[in-house]
Amino acid sequence: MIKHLSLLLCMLLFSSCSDKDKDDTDLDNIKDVKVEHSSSWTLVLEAESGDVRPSFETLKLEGDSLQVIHLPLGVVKDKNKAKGIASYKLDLDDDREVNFWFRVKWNGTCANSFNLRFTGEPAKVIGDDDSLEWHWVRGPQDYNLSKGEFKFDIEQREDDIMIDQIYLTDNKTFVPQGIEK
Ligand SMILES: [Ca+2]
Repeated sequence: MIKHLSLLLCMLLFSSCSDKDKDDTDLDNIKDVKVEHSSSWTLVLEAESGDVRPSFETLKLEGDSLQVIHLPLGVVKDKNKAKGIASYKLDLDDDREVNFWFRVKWNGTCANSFNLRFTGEPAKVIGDDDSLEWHWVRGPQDYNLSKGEFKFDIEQREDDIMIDQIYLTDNKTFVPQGIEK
């Protein structure tokens, strides 16, 4: 009996991690963000600098010194809650082949992912790793971005997550550490 209950609990927990929202998103009112350069081409975005819409919310942590976006616990399964989306717009000065990195903090194995979506493309899952400390997770692939305007969205997938920064670079071996400037 205990084995059966354990199996049922595991199935329920597993199913609670598998929800995905795939609705298209409204890209109006996206804010411009700052582009910075170094020896390698890099770009650091604060997650909260995008067009952050409910059920994502902006939080101030560590005495207001750290600002992040947060998806509260329970909103993914609550059909009365808006689908959390944060939208970003870049204006690239040249064609770039880049990696995406995200500085994140998860709150468990059912709270460790979100979706990355480029306009008109399927969403890609970011995360699903085991670290529960602030850490950087890499995007799923290299992206060839063309000069000019470029938009992407972070979409809710699992709740109870926080995202601090987004890091783009053409340096394929660089791994961001801590809070990047
Ligand atoms: Ca931040």
